[in-house]
Amino acid sequence: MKKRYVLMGVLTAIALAGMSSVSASEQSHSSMKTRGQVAAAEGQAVRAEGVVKAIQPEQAKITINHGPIPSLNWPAMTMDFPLEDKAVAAQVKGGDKVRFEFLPDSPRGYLITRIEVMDE
Ligand SMILES: [Cu+2]
Repeated sequence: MKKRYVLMGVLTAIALAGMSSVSASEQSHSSMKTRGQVAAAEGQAVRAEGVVKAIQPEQAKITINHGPIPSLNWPAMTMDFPLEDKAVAAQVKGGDKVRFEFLPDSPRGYLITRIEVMDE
């Protein structure tokens, strides 16, 4: 009886560990941020396209489902980006297709410096 509970606990721990590692890789590119890629992109704004999923104006953040970004070796994914100018948050809404530029190595993270809504 006791053994069985222990085994279930181990399986639960494995399942939880698996789930958290999946969501971590979806939310962060830190595991992909190798020295070479950072050096290649240093100081350069990266252009991308995506769909706005959520906006957090009070935190100057926006959640975007972006397409693949070959220059950074990023797959398509949904993630949060900080906004350089939080007034931008009022110019977009959920579901908007956007074209944007961000600095991949800013002290504030993947900082969006430009964003425009694309025509449908
Ligand atoms: Cu991403």
